[in-house]
Amino acid sequence: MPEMRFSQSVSARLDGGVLVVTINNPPVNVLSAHVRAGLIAALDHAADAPNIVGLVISGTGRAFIGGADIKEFGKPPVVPMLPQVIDRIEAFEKPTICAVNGVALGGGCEVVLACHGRIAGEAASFGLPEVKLGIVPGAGGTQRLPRLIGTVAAIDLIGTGRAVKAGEAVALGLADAVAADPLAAAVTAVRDNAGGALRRTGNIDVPAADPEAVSAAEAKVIARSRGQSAPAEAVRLVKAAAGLSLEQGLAEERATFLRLRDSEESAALRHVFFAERAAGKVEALADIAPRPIETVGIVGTGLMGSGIAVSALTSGYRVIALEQTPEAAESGRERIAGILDKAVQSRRMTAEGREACLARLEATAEIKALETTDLVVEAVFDDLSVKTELFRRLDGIVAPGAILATNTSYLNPDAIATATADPSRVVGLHFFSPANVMRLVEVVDCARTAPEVLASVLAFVKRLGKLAIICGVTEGFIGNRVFSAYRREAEFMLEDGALPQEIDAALEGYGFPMGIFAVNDMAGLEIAWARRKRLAATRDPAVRYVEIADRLCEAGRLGRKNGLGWYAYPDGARTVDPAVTAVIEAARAEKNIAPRAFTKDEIIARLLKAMVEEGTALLAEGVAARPGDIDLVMINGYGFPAHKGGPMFSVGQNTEGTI
Ligand code: T1G
Repeated sequence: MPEMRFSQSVSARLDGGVLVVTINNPPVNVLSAHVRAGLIAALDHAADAPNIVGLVISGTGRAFIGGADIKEFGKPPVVPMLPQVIDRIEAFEKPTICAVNGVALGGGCEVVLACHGRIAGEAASFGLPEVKLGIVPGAGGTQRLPRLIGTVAAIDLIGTGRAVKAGEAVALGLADAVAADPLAAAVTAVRDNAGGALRRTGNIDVPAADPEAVSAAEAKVIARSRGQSAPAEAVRLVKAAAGLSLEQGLAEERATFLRLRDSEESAALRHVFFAERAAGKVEALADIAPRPIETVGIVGTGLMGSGIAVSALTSGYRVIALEQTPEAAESGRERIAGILDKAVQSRRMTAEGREACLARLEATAEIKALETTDLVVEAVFDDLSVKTELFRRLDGIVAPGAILATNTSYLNPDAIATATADPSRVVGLHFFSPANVMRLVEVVDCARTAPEVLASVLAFVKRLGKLAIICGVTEGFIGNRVFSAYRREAEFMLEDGALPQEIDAALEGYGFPMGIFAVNDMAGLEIAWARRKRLAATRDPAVRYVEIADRLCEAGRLGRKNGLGWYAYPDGARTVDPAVTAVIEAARAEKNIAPRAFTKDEIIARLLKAMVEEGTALLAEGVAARPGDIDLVMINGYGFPAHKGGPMFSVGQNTEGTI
């Protein structure tokens, strides 16, 4: 049967009376204007052809439909608009069934919801991730999903933007069945439905829901939304579906969608989306094949090393964890097993998954065991002589093609690399703690790192499911440099008249999960104190220096773990401590500073300015490649609210061509 073409991306063939429509719009089949037009043309054709009994809609490649084209946002609309296409599918007089071969996200999921039947392939996943872009579904998702899966489950899915795999989709009622060959199953389903009554989602009543369960689902969404408006709006629309006609519900949804699409919150989250896609991409590496990495050595199984080990194990790597003594190796193994146990307890992992991970783990005190590794990540005490000695030994043991990575936070990886005969195989991998949870990894491109080594560790970080930000060598890398600048500014404000609780309240109001002083207390104050003491001898006395943090440490206030830091923690609860206020007031008096009041906006403006100045310096030095990279580091490593886009975005510095 010859192929029929309805647009540049939509084609079809006839399979015994069933028109099998295929969308091919690489890389992820977004709903570009020609896809929408092609679908309408296919429906027109099928409506008029007496020999066609119904349609199957499917995608090619890894996606069914990845959603609306986010790059079209803000551009003049082109007909046919997506809601039109979707209404036409639902109202279509012949059975129209989707064969979901891969991801069906956003508008793609809305196409799925409008079909008369839904067959999932084994690689299918379904989601309405619009809230992650600061918007709500704009083509019926909030109204049709609750009709299929009920209000409570719809609040969870739409409010969080979480995607579900084929099995869960069937269990929820979002898909009818999973099939190894979804196309064939969908063709059969069309034939079975031909001439019969069609199940149109819009005609289904939203099933009655337990009001308490609805409130609980709503509360859960709101609790994690950190002041963003889209999740609350999405919940409102889902709840409204039960009491409105489809038409009224769609009108309300559309109006909300258009309003949010033009919001700053959505512009910021779209910036983050495209910044993530741009991160870790280096044109010069485009043609370089990464080296295969299967076995990863991890030196040190403390908090950081065990987190990295878990991350590697759960991503399918073999791990050889090295410690100094057999006893330490055994407790390292136990620490790793303990983290995996917790994952099983919280149902993030199956017991079999845990066993499979442990079967790939070897914990040893024999450095020779690292002979077979393709990559070694060092996570030992952050001391230059310890690390250089380790690299010297590793250099003599691992195979010549293997990569050596240091997880140092503050040391110069170039200095560590000099301990090896081949510094081109040395790279920095700066994980954030806890490394099995935190997504961010600063990949430090050292002076001598070979392009192939860089390409290989980027692929490694990607397989860990983490976000790689490439960074040049500098003290503290991107994150700690920006963080230090912003912390310095926060401490200047303390001296100038603000109190820690006022600065923290401003940051939390802006969307940080925790203010900077509360964060410092949680991390502990002594590491930064030790660093300040180390740097004291070389500090320029003409540069402003705030001594308040030193005074607190000298008074034994080392943060949350000893119950006293910038705050006091009686019974674990953060409370303002007059003793800290007294230290601050004494420091002001000593420098003859007359304190003045700060508004929340002023506090935020000063902190943003400090971050942006440091970010601008990092760009000028070539340490960071793009403003968006700095934004991603601050969002993923330091709690900067994603819906504000990051410090660079917040002052109008955008990654080119994203919105
Ligand atoms: N629009 C435009 N470009 C997109 C895109 C999209 N929706 N999704 C992906 N891309 C580009 C991406 O920039 C990259 O480009 C390439 O595709 C591969 O992406 C009306 C309003 C689909 C799971 O939010 O989650 O529908 O860098 O590297 O890891 O209600 O992309 O190669 O030039 O991420 O295989 C809702 C977002 C839209 C889906 C594939 N949809 N995308 O992951 O590849 S709003 C989304 C993803 C909407 C309706 C509303 C992922 C993916 P380049 P990739 P991947």
